[in-house]
Amino acid sequence: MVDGPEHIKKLTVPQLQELAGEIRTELIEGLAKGGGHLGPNLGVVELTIALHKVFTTPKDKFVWDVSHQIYVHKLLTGRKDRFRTIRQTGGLTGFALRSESEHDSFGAGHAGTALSAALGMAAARDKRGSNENIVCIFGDAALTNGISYEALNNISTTTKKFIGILNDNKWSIAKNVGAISGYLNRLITNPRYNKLSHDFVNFVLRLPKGDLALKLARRAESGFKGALSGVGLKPSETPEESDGRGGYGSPVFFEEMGVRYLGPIDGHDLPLLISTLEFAKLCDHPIIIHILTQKGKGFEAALKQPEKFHGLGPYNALTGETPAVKPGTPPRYQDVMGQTLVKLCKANENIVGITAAMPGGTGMKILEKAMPERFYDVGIAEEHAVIFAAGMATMGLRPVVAIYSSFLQRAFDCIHHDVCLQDLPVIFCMDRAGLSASDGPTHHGIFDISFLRCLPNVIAMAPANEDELADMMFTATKTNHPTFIRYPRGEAEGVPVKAEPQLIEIGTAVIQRNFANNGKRKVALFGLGPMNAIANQAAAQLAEEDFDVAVINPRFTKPIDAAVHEQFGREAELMITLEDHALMGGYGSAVLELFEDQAITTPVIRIGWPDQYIEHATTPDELRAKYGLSVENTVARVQAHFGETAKPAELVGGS
Ligand SMILES: Cc1ncc(C[n+]2csc(CCOP(=O)(O)OP(=O)(O)O)c2C)c(N)n1
Repeated sequence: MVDGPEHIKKLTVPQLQELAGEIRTELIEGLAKGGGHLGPNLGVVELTIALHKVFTTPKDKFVWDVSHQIYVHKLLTGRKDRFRTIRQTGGLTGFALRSESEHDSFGAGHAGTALSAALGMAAARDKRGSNENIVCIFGDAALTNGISYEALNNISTTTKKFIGILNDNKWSIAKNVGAISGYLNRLITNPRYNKLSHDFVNFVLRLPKGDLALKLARRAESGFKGALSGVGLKPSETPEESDGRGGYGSPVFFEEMGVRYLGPIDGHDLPLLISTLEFAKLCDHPIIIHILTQKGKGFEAALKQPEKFHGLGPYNALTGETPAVKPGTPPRYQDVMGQTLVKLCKANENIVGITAAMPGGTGMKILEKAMPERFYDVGIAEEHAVIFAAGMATMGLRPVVAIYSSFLQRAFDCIHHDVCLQDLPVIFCMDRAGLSASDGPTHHGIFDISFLRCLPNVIAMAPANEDELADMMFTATKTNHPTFIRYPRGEAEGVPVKAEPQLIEIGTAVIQRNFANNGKRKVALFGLGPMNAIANQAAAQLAEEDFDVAVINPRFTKPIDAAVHEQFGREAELMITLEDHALMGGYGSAVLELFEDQAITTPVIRIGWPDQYIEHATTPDELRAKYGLSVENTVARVQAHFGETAKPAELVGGS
């Protein structure tokens, strides 16, 4: 394997092909223990090698959309020795990160940003008069995302030099959806276009570099463009339907946007890729090269199950098998959400489910399977998902929108302007609220309480276990306001889920353990969501010492239960709030605001995430321990408050 991009330049095509094999072996074997985005990376091995053969980073810039397919680039840019630490504590991140390498020109983790970022770089380059190549690599599913079109709309009027690579493997995480995926499919299966495209590329290959090649290439290109028909956004019955201005039947969408389109070409054909990129480098017009790749190429199991191998945990490097779930393992929150939704849909014909390209991850797949007519996958289009739901709600439907907390962030204005302002009864199931440990800061969902709490009409809840999740979903279907339910990634608590979910009174907390009034110092612990278990465990330890403890499950972050908070605020000597969320503006802040309004002066210790981006780690528990979202730190903070035994070093987040 090579040490750095400069070595790739020296290799011959057969050597590069050998390198591709070595990289695939390293991907398959190196990720087997810890997991990662295997399938997407196996698909871009040749592309990444060709990019480094033709361009020179860090001067030239590669901008990867989502950047989950950046592992090969990491291997080729001096990070191969640390590759097996990827997504683990202290190791490489699983995405592009500017602070990790000068070869990572733009950080990402959320989809659809690459074209805009790359165009910004190109504009900056043009302004300063330098000559870097800016290459944007985006998947077919990035074209389900609105931002991509906002960027495309601006390319031709912003710069003359811009190289886009559309990496088309037909898959998002699940199968790609919508009209654009059908369009791409027609484009790539059009035999005439395929032949012309290949002829064109071969033609360019045979010519020496330079002006002549370019001139001829342009002539050849416009020649075959005119020959196209039947690959428009909508299949046209007759070629005459094409209006030639980008309407139905117009042949090449990108061309209509003022961007030269070249392809489709085989994205695993190294010599072809290299020559095409060489051509693109010489182009003095924005160009998009459409390449076809196979997700999971080189690993049978991944080819057979592209969705599973998009991103996964540990697997067997020979067979691709993943460890069986141990008997007795609690269900995952996402599955409880999917099963509950089916139950609710069966009882109420107005309920529908919406996912933004995450049917598996959110559990919506369960609804898709059981009641496909109630299921909508809108693609990576979170803003659209939210406004689409708002429209449905005006017509009497009860849409349940399941979006990861972190991805919902980009739909904030839609939540405000389209849902909350009109007080529409849309139900939001926010999965992955809390940490997504191995993904890191792009995927941690620790800001939603803050950004929702400030919006009028919001009802926001956080279940302490899976049974409560089901009750909250049921309750949400009975309210007439926007309702948000946040719950963590992965396994739930393992409590039984009632056959029929129960209604919860809005804005009510549950007193799980009350003061014993035994003369000891009174400490009230308010444990929200998954931190409820931590609160109960800390309470058990504190009760063994000189404390009289109460534990409350707040359930609601808006409206919070003013009566219960006031009662304990006045009775306790110390209040602790625990939340799997940023402290700033979170649940603890809501309690402090209430106390200020009610002139309650009882000290409040808030436990949650500090005001910084939380790094990635192998497990969430490691990060919780480090940042003090733990039983030990809760106990230590209480002891320290009363001037007891905790050593300062044991404390996280104050004294
Ligand atoms: C805003 C946002 N929504 C959802 C996701 C989850 N997600 C990660 S990768 C991906 C699919 C990407 O598909 P594509 O761009 O075609 O790349 P491929 O994995 O097929 O190479 C999705 C939906 C995300 N990263 N960002």
